[in-house]
Amino acid sequence: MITTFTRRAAVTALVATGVLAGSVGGALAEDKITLRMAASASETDQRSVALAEVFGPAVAEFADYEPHYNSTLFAQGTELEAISRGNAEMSIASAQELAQFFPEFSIFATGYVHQDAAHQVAVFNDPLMEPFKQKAEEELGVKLLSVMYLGRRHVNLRQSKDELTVTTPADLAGVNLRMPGTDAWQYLGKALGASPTPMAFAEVYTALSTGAVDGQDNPLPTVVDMKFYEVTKQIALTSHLVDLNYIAFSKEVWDKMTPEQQAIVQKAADDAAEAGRQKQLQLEGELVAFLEEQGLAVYEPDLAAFREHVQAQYVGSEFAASWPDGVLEQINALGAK
Ligand code: KDO
Repeated sequence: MITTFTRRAAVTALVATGVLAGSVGGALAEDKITLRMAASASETDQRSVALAEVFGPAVAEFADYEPHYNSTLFAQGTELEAISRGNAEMSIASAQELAQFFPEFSIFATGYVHQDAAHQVAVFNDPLMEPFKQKAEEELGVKLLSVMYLGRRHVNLRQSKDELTVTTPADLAGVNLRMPGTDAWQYLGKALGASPTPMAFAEVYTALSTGAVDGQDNPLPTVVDMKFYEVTKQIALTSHLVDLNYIAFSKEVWDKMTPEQQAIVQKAADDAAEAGRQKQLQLEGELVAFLEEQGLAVYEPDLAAFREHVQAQYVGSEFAASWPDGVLEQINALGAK
């Protein structure tokens, strides 16, 4: 009987004998894994830049990192399902999007819970996170590799400060505030005192320029990266959500990788998340001056009033009902360190 070796079988045999041990993944060019990354972020957003400049090169020996920005591959909020169906391999996902599948993820999207970037990392690496990660892997086929720092979200309005000064949530009554489309986001908009309008990230600039909405909320680096400052006149530094994203990865692809490849992918994700985090933090420190030079009023409202009001909206809410007992206390304890 003549056994016909396929090229792949031959490569497998050679790798097994260590002949190709030098090539970590033992993958030949055509065997490289394609990692389609679907995100609504722009190419110049620091999270995108970090993935392209740190993650991509680090995995290049056995994987082709293929970013798709500005919701060009999948609409915002549909990326996780795309990964689950095998139509994408990576995304810059949000807790709010995960909360559409698993309501308990809303705890990570709750106003004034995370204190800062370091707190986000401590929470993501704490054992409390395991059941959340496990559920996303087992029920959605999505592995959460690392936590990325998106930044402190603030209220950004078309109205000038003279027209509308935001001191307490009462000042946002009737303000048509664009929030992303999921329930957790809409709830946060209401908790701020505003009237939230669901809208995809890609439509925000036009909606601000036409007056279809009165404002939006995002961190300063996003306001600058997307040029929202061109069509708005003020930023009330509410810091209502120290926002995060997760580097979401296909569990199916992960499981097919060798342990060496998995270790490289994990480290590459952690390194990219850290690089992006440091860049975002640096920008947050620099951009108030830039935005004031663009003519925006940038000021701090009554933070105690906002914190107290927003947190009170979550007590007894449907979201709080979904949180596993004791997790909020564990998160708070990690933030106090
Ligand atoms: C947004 O749509 O305002 C938002 O900031 C929500 C985040 O969860 C995240 O999806 C982000 O957009 C995108 O990564 C674009 O920055």
